[in-house]
Amino acid sequence: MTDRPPVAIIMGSQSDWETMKNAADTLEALEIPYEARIISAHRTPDRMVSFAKNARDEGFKVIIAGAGGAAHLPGMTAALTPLPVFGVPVQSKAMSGQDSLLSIVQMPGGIPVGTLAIGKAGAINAALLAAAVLALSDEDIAERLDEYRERQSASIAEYPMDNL
Ligand code: RP5
Repeated sequence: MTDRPPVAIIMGSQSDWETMKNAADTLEALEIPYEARIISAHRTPDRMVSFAKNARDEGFKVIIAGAGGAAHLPGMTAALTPLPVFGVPVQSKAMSGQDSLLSIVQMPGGIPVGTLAIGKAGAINAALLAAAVLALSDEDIAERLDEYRERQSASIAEYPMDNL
């Protein structure tokens, strides 16, 4: 077991980072260490197999995988590791992310990928789900997650205003 952070954020391309950085920022707000890597199911298949097969032994606990278009990365990663995998459909240019969403969400029974919303909201929520998983066995993370949600509730005005 090496000393990896609990969360891996993997993505199919540098172009996915703009979206996936929202997951990273959310984990940082919760003080949860992560490692972000570019791993393409299509362009670097050997890197994907090596990462996914070793992820648990290296100490990762949860994987967030973002990809766009024919988005095989989350599903293939889930096929190669017993760790929980949360998939983020990146908004593609051709089909606004509908292709990414369907590629990730329609896993055959037996290999699950927890699929989030397309784009930024999905990346943020993938990080919050990862935090919720870790919080089950880490009281400090549980406390920070509670505080995050309390801050969020406090930031929402009760009444709408004109001319904000
Ligand atoms: C996928 O193809 C990546 O996840 C990315 O969303 C999409 C486009 O990649 P680039 O052509 O921008 O590298 O593999």
